[in-house]
Amino acid sequence: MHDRTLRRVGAGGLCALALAGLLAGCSEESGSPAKPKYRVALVMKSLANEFFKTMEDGARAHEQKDPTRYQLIANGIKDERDVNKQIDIVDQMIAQRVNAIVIAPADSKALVPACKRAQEAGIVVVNIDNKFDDDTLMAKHAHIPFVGPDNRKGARLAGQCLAAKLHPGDKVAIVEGIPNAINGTMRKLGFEAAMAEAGAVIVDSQTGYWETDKAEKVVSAMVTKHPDLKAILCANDSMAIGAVAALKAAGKLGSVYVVGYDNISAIQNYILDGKVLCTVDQHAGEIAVEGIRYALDILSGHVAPDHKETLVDLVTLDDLKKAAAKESPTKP
Ligand code: ALL
Repeated sequence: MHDRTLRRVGAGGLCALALAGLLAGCSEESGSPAKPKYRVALVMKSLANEFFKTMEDGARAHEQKDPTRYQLIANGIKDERDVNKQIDIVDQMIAQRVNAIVIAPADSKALVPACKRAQEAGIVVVNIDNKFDDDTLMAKHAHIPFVGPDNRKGARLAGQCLAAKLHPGDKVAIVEGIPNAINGTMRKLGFEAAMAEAGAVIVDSQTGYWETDKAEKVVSAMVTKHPDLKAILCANDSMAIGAVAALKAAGKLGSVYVVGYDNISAIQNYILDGKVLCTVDQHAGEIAVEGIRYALDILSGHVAPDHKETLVDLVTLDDLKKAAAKESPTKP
């Protein structure tokens, strides 16, 4: 604001101007950003998992495109199994009176009551990534739209990629996601379908709780019990990393195929090194952005579809090589 203008408006005028600036959220002359119309909480799971870092980055980039539209409040938990902490976060968001909660629940059942409380407080809730359990929603009379991928389809793609390397009768094992996460259950079904098509035999299937160290222990025991195992299908990349560590310790690296899910950067290196056969990209950033867009649509009174399916893509060594060649094309 110019000096001359300051002198002209006087003290009373200054107060009025300041108030007007506050109400508008910004003053054009001060150049300060306008106050966002909505506050949207993105409630994620373990921030130690790169999948959720990618999710947050995607949401952040979307927020920055139009900072006047909404302010993103991104939250997560430290441990994949800390369901109570995620419930606490939802309650904190209710107390802070955010306009919307976009949540990737750590547990498909246990988070339903907290989200119902949020809806009762007038907050728009959108479920992303891991779907809530239909029976639990029904029992709580909660209607929460879901935006996310078809996990069965994604896992089947990875399983089919592995199937091309197997012979009928080959023994394989599954490392499952955390119990009570429907996306983990769906991935198991997708793996099973692909293995049935290939005539492979699933000799073991246990949870690795989505975590590297847990999966490492589980896979160590599996390879001891089944020394002729040909492949291990892991429901996420964190656990595929654990499987690779266990195979290395058992002197079996390279002789047992490993399949992952998520396409985190560490697994891309493993695929390039031949330690992992393939993974599945479920585009974590896009899942969050689609969920947020949906929440904003609901907030602005637009009618949106009930559930929205997001993309899943198989990622193999060939795909990574092609992507690398695109990024740094060799000169003719
Ligand atoms: C799921 C995601 C991932 C991830 C896992 C760990 O909901 O879809 O695949 O690795 O959460 O929390």
